[in-house]
Amino acid sequence: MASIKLLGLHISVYTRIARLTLEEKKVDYDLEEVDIFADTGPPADYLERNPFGTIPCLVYGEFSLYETSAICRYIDEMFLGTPLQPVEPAPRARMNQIISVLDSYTYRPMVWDVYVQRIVIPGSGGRADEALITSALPTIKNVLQQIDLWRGDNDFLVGDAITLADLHAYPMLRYFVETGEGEAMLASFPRLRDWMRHMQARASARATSFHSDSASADGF
Ligand SMILES: N[C@@H](CCC(=O)N[C@@H](CS)C(=O)NCC(=O)O)C(=O)O
Repeated sequence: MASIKLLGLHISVYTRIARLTLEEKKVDYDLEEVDIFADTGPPADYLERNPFGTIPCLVYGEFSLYETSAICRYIDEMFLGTPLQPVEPAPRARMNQIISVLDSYTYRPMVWDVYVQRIVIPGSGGRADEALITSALPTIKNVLQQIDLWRGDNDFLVGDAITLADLHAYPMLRYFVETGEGEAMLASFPRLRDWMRHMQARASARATSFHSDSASADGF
């Protein structure tokens, strides 16, 4: 049993961001699934750790930490391995800016307004809210334009080495490209589509697939 425990769900975007960080740092951990989406709400013992009920939460001995950005920075700073944050102020600030844009303007439109409406709700017999999907797309396009501009011809979103910004972006885009809207939009950003393929081929992405029943289902 690993000494680090990550409480979350393998289908969760934010849990995957933390898992990608652990995998990239080659830190041994156990994922403990906590169903915060149960009809009865998050389990009471989980709410004692995180009163906001969001996942993930990292547990390392007596230390318990929620909020994904804090978790990822802690993992990067606590453990040896490839550094995932630039040292220079400007690229470090850009990395933080991208993460903030992803949290503030990307997660909800990409995942809840498009992916959940287009794939999850129809998959359980419901009808997608087309107006919600349509209204989310301009914001998403704005985000992709910005990220594409900042990345330029670099290998990763900030420069030529992987950073926490790449690990934060990948799971959101991963769900988004499963939709027709996402696939079409990404086709208009060929450099970002190449980056997605590059990210998808990494061992960390393979080890944290959303679709545990089929490794190939996480491809696009
Ligand atoms: N600010 C939180 C957001 C995490 C988050 O939204 N996680 C989703 C699952 S991917 C969640 O817990 N949603 C349930 C909720 O918002 O109540 C973080 O950075 O960890």
